[in-house]
Amino acid sequence: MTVRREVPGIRKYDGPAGGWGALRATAQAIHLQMEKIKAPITLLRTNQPDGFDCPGCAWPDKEHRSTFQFCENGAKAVTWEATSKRVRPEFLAQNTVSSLLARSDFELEDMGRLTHPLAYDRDTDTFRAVAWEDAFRRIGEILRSLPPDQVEFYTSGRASNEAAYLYQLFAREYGTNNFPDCSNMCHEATSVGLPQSIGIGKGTVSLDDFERCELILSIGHNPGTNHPRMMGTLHEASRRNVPIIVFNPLRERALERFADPQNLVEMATYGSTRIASTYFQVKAGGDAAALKGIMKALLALEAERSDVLDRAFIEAHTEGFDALAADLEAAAWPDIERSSGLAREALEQVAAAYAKSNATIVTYGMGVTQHNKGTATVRLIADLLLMRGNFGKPGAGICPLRGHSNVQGNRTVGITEKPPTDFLRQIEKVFGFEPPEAHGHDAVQAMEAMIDGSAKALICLGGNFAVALPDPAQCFPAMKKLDLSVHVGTKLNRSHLLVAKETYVFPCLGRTELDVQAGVRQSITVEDSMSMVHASAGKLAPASEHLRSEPAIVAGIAQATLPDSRVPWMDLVADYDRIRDLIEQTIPGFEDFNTRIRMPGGFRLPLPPTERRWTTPSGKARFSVYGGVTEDANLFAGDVLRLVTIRSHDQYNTTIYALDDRYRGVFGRRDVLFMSETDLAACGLEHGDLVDIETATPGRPLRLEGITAIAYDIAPGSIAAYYPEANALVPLDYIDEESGTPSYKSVPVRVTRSAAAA
Ligand SMILES: Nc1nc2c(c(=O)[nH]1)N[C@H]1C(S)=C(S)[C@@H](COP(=O)(O)OP(=O)(O)OC[C@H]3O[C@@H](n4cnc5c(=O)[nH]c(N)nc54)[C@H](O)[C@@H]3O)O[C@H]1N2
Ligand SMILES: Nc1nc2c(c(=O)[nH]1)N[C@H]1C(S)=C(S)[C@@H](COP(=O)(O)OP(=O)(O)OC[C@H]3O[C@@H](n4cnc5c(=O)[nH]c(N)nc54)[C@H](O)[C@@H]3O)O[C@H]1N2
Ligand SMILES: [Mo]
Repeated sequence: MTVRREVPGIRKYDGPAGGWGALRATAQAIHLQMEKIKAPITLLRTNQPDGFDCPGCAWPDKEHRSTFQFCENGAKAVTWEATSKRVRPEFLAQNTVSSLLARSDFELEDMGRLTHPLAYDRDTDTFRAVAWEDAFRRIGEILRSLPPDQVEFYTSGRASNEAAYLYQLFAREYGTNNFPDCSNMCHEATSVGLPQSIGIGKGTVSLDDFERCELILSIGHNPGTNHPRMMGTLHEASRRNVPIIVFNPLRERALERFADPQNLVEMATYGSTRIASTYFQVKAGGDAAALKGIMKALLALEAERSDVLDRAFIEAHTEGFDALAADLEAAAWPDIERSSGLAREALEQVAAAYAKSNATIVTYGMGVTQHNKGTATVRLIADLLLMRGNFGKPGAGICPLRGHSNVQGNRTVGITEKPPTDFLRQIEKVFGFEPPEAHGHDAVQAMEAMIDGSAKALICLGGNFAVALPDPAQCFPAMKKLDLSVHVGTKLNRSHLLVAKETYVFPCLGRTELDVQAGVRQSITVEDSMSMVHASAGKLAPASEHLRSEPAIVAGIAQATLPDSRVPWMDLVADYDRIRDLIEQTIPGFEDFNTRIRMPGGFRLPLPPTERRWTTPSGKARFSVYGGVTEDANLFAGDVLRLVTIRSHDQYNTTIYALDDRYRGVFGRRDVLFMSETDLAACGLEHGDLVDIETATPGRPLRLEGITAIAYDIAPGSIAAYYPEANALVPLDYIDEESGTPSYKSVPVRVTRSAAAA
């Protein structure tokens, strides 16, 4: 074997995921961000009945009252918010916005929590503290001067149900459905695809189902990093000998081996548990083909044994099966193998395991949705499950892993650019104003409107809109063309600094902090990935006495913008129970909302498929037909590779906690491109070479230069780089047409030795 050259910061990681390394990393996060005495107490309150909901991810807790569940990345999310670092007006007066823009995303947020409401001062190019009411008044003035459809209302999924509900109410009374949100970049393929298949755009399983399932198919997600509490669940399933079949182009350590920090024996013995029983390194974008292959093999098994399909279920509950069967019949194995990168035998093996299981769960994430055929692939997952009646029976169902901790709840309470008519009628009935019917902008459309100048103002309830979106070369200048941008956030980020003619940054309370209104401690509510709604109440003293809660900020802007509003904004903010009463009156499923969130664990929103009820137009679940297994062969021919953009272990979306990615063996840097040995050789490259990457989509080529290519165990044909840096390579209009989701994990690119290297 040839000795590989040393590349700075690149070392092989041989251990399991989790274990003592996770404990060490937690201690480190606390050490860097928090006072040591406060930290353990704060962390112990995460996900307790009277505590706050972890802002880390949307994975549920056992009845939301289990003993403290250790989670390294949850701890990072909490300590990052509860940090003792502050960004004060004195600091901002001495640092121009231009100079702050030169700092990295990591440096910006690492400066700490914002303490005062801020207004941009063009003369000095700095942010100045401003009085809340003055800022609201000015924003109101500008908004009243604009046609409502020229304003974009962005939401990031950390906002509570209460804040999001007020926000959509404000924008709709103001007169627009322009609700770009993080979901448009995330699980939109789920929100669009699943209702067509099973009538609702949400997952159908609960934690109990994981205790009863006989097989798990895990497609395109990386729970060791992004949903670490799920590792406990997978760990238990594996120990019950439930096969876990993984589809992922990258070898992700946590999906291979995991040491559960809750498991005393494993910790004491440095032991670990295998997670995946079989690991298939599907090609990026190859899941649709793989799913078709599995279903085709299943039909072949059925022809032999005729006990493989759940015929009674298909007959009673579904439509469209014959069309699907005919399409699978017609699909050619060589095409399936080429597109998926997997051998027919491998897919037949999955079909055999699936045929044996009486209760199967499919879990999936961004590896499925952030593709130009994301919606079609989501439907295929539903098809596979429908074939054996894996809905509405214990231990079975579909499990999309949501992103932000309340992104699902935001949708439920009305953050959508395509509102259902029933909801609008209910708003009209309860509030007496006529909300707009015309569909608004999603995230990409909102940015396109900013680019072409037709959108004049952007309000952001959290998030980092410009950095999360593709193609910064287009998006960053568009932010600066706006008349007005308003950001509600906890920490400074690049979107705040891409200042418009007028820009306001409002610091808000985070989940961990005490929210007192009219002298009474308030709680907010969130909905997790499994449709459980529960209360969350912070306990820490706020980062500054000048902070306001998200509902209070939204209400302040609304009141200053709409002098004749039908909504008693300030009454609602004085007692969040009143907001919840309005949610109950306008949205189905929230009966006795205020009573039910006071019970530990909260309550589950209705999920008709779990009772085998299908809220589709025909009242049946629907099989789909996806003909295209070969169609993008042209785009990825020759030397074109498919670039996937991924999260490191030390980041939360655009928030970079640190520069390591421990499980992938990357330390102190993020400027790397993961490539298979095969692709390195085909490009005439070696591990550690500096490369340039250029897109091969039709239209203006995008480039990223001076990246270090490293050898990694990834499916040949697929390469990977970190988000958000690699957004420089994602074209804004390269989307899944059905859902509008950017194809963040499907970018055709060429890789060449860097000109700079010479
Ligand atoms: N600590 C932490 N937690 C988080 C987040 C975070 O950034 N940090 N983000 C939150 C958010 S908003 C979200 S949406 C979720 C994201 O959680 P995930 O869905 O896990 O998202 P990613 O890390 O983007 O990548 C998912 C995985 O998909 C694989 N993949 C890429 N392309 C393909 C493909 O074509 N097919 C298959 N089968 N796999 C593929 C990648 O190798 C990677 O392992 O996590 C949430 N939780
Ligand atoms: N290339 C590429 N791009 C992607 C992705 C990808 O995989 N690849 N993933 C996409 C996905 S899945 C998503 S969800 C989006 C994420 O897009 P966003 O949700 O817009 O981004 P975040 O990085 O989560 O937002 C971070 C900011 O939120 C603010 N914040 C933190 N906590 C709070 C709070 O409690 N309240 C308020 N108001 N603000 C708070 C802070 O100011 C922080 O700077 O990015 C998308 N972009
Ligand atoms: Mo997400």
